[in-house]
Amino acid sequence: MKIFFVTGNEAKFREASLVLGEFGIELAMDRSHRKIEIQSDNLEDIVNNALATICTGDVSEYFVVEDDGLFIDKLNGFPGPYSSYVYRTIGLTGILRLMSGINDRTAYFKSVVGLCGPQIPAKLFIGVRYGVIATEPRGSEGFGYDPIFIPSGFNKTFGELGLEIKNKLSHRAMAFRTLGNWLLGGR
Ligand code: ITT
Repeated sequence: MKIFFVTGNEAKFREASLVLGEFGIELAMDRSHRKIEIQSDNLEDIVNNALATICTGDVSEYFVVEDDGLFIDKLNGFPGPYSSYVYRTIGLTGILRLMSGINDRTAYFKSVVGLCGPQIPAKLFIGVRYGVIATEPRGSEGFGYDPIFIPSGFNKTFGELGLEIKNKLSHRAMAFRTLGNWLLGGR
């Protein structure tokens, strides 16, 4: 089985490909569709709207889109759905500055993966990974906020832990694994 992933983010694509590979599902990067992202505080709404612009009418292929966010408790969930924009603007340094003097550094990553295709108008799969925000960036692997996110139960950032470990426990891995199980078994 083959699924097209509508994304411009190659790191996301790599992580998701490895997870779906465990199920024998091939993932292809789809650059021909555009992921239309509405502005919303809700990742599920963003994904549902993106799916509606991809699977219009009868489709013969399967497509996935994903939207993520890093939600920091003491910042009332900021940057959340705005994570991509905040990363590009104030970046890791800006987030660490906002967190200076804050002891409770609890945060979580949330991934919402949406699937559409033949006989599947829209189906969402959710993954959440809790952790804490580091006091400084550490590690050079991964992407985005990986150098400042320490998953619960570890004392290293995703940037230090690397892809193999990240893919065992990340929000994205959880969402794509749920999708794999659903497609191959429990539909
Ligand atoms: P799309 O083309 O799929 O939209 P994107 O990078 O714009 O790719 P999002 O809109 O979902 O993705 O933005 C989420 C941002 O959150 C992303 O750009 C990263 O900065 C950050 N992020 C998401 N997942 C992450 C992860 O696993 N590790 C670190 N940062 C992550």
